[in-house]
Amino acid sequence: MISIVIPVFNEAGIVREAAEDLCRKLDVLGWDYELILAENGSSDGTLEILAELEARIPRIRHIHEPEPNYGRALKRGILEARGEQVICDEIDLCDVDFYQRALPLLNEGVDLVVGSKAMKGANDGRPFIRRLGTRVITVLLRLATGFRGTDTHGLKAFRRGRLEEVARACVVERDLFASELVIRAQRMDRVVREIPIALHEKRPPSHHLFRRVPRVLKGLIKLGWTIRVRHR
Ligand SMILES: Nc1nc2c(ncn2[C@@H]2O[C@H](COP(=O)(O)OP(=O)(O)OP(=O)(O)O)[C@@H](O)[C@H]2O)c(=O)[nH]1
Ligand SMILES: [Mg+2]
Repeated sequence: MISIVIPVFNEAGIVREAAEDLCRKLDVLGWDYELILAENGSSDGTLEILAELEARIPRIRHIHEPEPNYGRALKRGILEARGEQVICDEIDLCDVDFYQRALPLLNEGVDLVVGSKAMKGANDGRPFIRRLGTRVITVLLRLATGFRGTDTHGLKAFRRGRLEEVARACVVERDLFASELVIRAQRMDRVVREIPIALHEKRPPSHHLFRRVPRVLKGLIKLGWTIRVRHR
């Protein structure tokens, strides 16, 4: 079975259609899967929609916590996944093309496939300022943690048996958990491979870019300190 984990926050506008559409596509492919929608902190009726989806579509499960926290939601979704292979996606992307390119690599022995928005061959349709943000974060992560690669956020596929321990070892939540997962996988000698993705968001992000900056910096300092100074 394959588990698809998608963090969800204030997505009442698109979550029903996106989840239904994704299930339809995976049903057509004949996949055995579960779709875990890991929500926290929504205040726009998202939770009610998730409960309705879960009641109606047996493949869908949802997780809820009161405080908005992207990394925490993702981590919980990963740790609750039951599939041998796990895919992490975003509700406005639902990129089945990535799933289909990543899974064969897992079967060939790669532990973690990262969908990169920044490597050669990628097509990033986001506004300039957010593409720049991705570059800046990657450089800071390289300096702070020794990360090797072009992108850490967003689409991922991995073998649960190889990444569960890595996920448990992560110390940051919020925005940087997704980055820490990739960095720790490298540090714990997992086989990590980047593949280019095409990215065209259906709506602007829910958290404003500039409001995320202090949180990201705090996470970077904590992560750098933990890895470089405490050698954990
Ligand atoms: N549970 C949870 N999900 C979140 C939160 N913030 C964003 N998400 C979800 O994470 C996914 C990506 O969020 P976006 O708002 O598109 O942000 P983004 O800047 O494109 O995200 P990144 O690619 O991760 O930098 C979507 O499925 C959101 O619903 C949060 O605080 N809690
Ligand atoms: Mg987005």
